[in-house]
Amino acid sequence: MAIPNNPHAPLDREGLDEAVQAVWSATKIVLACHVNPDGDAIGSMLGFGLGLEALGKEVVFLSVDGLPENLAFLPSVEKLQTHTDRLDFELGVGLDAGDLKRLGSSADTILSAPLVMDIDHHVTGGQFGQVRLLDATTASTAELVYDLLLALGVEITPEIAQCLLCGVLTDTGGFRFANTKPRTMAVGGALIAAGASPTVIYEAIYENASFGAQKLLGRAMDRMARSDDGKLVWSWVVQSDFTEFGANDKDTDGIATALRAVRGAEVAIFLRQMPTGKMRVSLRAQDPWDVASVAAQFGGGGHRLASGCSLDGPPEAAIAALLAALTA
Ligand SMILES: [Mn+2]
Repeated sequence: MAIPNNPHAPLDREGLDEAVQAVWSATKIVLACHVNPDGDAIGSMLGFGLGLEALGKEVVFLSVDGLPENLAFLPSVEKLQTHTDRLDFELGVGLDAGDLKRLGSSADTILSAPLVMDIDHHVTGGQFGQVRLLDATTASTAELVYDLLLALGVEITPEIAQCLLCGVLTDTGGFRFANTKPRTMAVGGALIAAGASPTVIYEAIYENASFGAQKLLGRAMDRMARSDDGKLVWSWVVQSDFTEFGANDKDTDGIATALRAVRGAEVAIFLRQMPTGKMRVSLRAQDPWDVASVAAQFGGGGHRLASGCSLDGPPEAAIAALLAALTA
């Protein structure tokens, strides 16, 4: 029995022995992460694959949506492929996916293997494959991969450590989110000891915004308004803002979080205008609010504390409708 917070021994996880057996049973292995990949998707897949290669496995790495620019610093990103025609794999592994649909077109390749493994910390009913290394209480898929590599006896090289720390760090928002546990920190420490650099990851992810994205954030902050009690904070950007700053939709990431960071704010409402003129709405809340039900009133969905929907413009009218629903 491993000591829970000892990062040098794998946690005694359900499915770990089966996962080890699956790896030993296969030589040709295909890995795939989810569409629109993030730091944990790419980091956990690369870290796992590098470990498998060290065991002499032949590994194909699939990311159907390629590589986000801000993850290009990771080791071995040149190994990533968006597609393969091969169907001779003995083991197919989906990582960080949530469900098969989120693997996009790589799902068919994964399912073509006689043995399929699901490694994930999203456990909401989309599990797949005969072998499942799943734990919803773990902050990142990278931490599950770390345990599996330890169980396989793989040496954690600086390259593997960097890939896995990228997953741990991004899925915890830099060790800030509520999913950060003592072992998350312990594993992070072990990865740094193995040669990973949190500074390199932090700068690539959090200090790498485009000029246009920062200008767009400034425009949104300038337009920010709030309710009399300060609990509801909102802002928006329109198509002419994107044009003025040469910014794109991806550059709005983080604006809702910046709105919610206002002292006393409990719900942040951020609207961005689509090329069609429709306003896409992001709602970010704290307990005890339920913004999923508000989004649902406008045909949207999501979670209790993070949801989204679309409304017709202009932004002032959309805001008024959302405020009415929130205060009803
Ligand atoms: Mn993840």
